[in-house]
Amino acid sequence: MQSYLDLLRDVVDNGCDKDDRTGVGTRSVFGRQIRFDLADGFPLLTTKRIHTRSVVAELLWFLSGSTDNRWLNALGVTIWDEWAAADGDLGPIYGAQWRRWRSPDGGVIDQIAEVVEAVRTDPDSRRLLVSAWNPADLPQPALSPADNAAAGRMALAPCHCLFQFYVQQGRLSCQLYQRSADLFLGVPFNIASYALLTHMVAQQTDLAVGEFVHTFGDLHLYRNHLTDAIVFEQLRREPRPLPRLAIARRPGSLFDYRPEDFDFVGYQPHPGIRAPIAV
Ligand code: DHF
Ligand code: TMP
Repeated sequence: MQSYLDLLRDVVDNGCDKDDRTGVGTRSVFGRQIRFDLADGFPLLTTKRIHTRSVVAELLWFLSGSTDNRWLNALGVTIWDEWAAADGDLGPIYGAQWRRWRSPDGGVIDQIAEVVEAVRTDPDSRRLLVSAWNPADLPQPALSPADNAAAGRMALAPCHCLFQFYVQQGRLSCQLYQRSADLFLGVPFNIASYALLTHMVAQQTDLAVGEFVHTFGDLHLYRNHLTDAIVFEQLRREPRPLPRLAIARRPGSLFDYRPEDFDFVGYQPHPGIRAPIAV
């Protein structure tokens, strides 16, 4: 995970001050890329503890097609609480776009089921994509996240908005385009989540894992994370060996995994670092 620490350094050294929607303010750079060979170990940050239970639950929640925060809360996960409407609804965010993109004829498109089938039947395809960026459902900037959700719009515009699979020599790779990236809080989750998804799709399609390539648009550190106790504490820490992902069984489909199927073997991180999240 040295490449993550290099990105922190890059944003600290080369970022420009930039105001943002939340009012907190950021230091920001534009256009970066990191990559992980998933055969080398599971890319889970070791320089602070990542709450893997939250990462797994959030991915299974997306894959279930749910956009109801109560589904996550039932598993003890609270990472989406700040953006939900009073009834738990988040509007048509990831789960809805991945599984039920509305088509003009009134039907719905299950992008995830289609892409898994295409990886199996047409692995050389250059069209193995899933998009969460649906302009028809974007939030209205004047409304708060919760008010957007209550109005049937996305609470937040998709941050990890487009991903593509690629098969070469029996190995499955995945590249994500993330238009907006909170490097301290969101990005470690996003790396782990897409690495996990790649392992799951590889298991379901009888492929080995290849690389996870992570491409960033606006990559930023919030001003209130640029402190000795937060970003600079993490930069002082020595990375440790990566854990290995163990998947306990092979479920019948990508939609049948359960939280207890995953184990991050040998994960020995430094302690967690609390940081305020910008809403
Ligand atoms: N807004 C902002 N400003 N940054 C984000 O990263 C972000 N991420 C969202 C929704 N809105 C966002 C969804 N993903 C946490 C991590 C990821 C996430 C939302 C929240 C988070 O609070 N992480 C803490 C606590 C982890 C936990 O409770 O499990 C952390 O220390 O990693
Ligand atoms: P924005 O919609 O104004 O770009 O704000 C979204 C913020 O949330 C931004 O800091 C990026 C961050 N974010 C992540 O980094 N990863 C995520 O998975 C999500 C949902 C948000």
